Amino acid sequence: MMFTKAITRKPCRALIDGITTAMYDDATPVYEKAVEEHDTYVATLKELGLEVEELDADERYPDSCFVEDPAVVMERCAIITNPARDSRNGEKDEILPVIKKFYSDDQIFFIEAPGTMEGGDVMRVGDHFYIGQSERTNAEAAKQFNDIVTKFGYTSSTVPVTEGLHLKDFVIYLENNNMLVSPVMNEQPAFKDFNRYVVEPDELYAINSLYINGTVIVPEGYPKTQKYIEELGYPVKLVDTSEFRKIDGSLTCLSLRF
Ligand code: CIR
Repeated sequence: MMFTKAITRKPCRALIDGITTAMYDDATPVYEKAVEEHDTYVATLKELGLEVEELDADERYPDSCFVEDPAVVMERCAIITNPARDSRNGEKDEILPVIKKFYSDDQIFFIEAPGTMEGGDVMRVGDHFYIGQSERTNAEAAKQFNDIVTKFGYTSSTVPVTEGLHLKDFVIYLENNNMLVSPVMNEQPAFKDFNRYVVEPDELYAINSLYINGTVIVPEGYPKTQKYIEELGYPVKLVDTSEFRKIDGSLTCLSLRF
């Protein structure tokens, strides 16, 4: 997988009201620090060769910096999801204009109610998509997604998400058959043929590391997972995501890559 572009959206001041389960940290994000961390994130994507389309902050949607959720993008089409939570649903209308810059109308599709989906539940491995069935993404949306992507030569299947928020908080694909998994996802038959590293319980947050063109961006502060990824042979770049973590956000959530 080679990426050339990314879409990001600056965090807004309303970020402090972002949805949180406090599963990683129960503090409130500090806006100014979040902006700094986001700037570093965007700079890191650029260092890795991506052209980044940077959208302005949108104060109406506290979680709108997590642009991965309202759309899923791939080479041959883009799908606007239908985010499950009321406070996030309108983000789909705000991501559409930028998706239209890169895709023609006949390449853009929509998950329709009663289907709900968020991009954090969609994990790509080659031309296959694993879709987490979570509190945010339901079976109806997975069916609609499958109907769309199969027309373009991709395949998909579903995986239950029985812990936390999104699929990619508990399993991530780093290309070359390598995967970081939680102990629960390690038992998932769908992933049995991958080279799996079971992340230590105190480093679960680091599962959501981000593969970009041969390098892996890892959240700062997770030395065991970082060392493992380095031992696999990947160059690593560290980015501090402490403020996003407070509202369940992590590295993949902060961009759409294609
Ligand atoms: C939410 O609960 O929707 C946000 N506070 C966090 C979204 C994180 N997104 C992702 O993992 N793709």
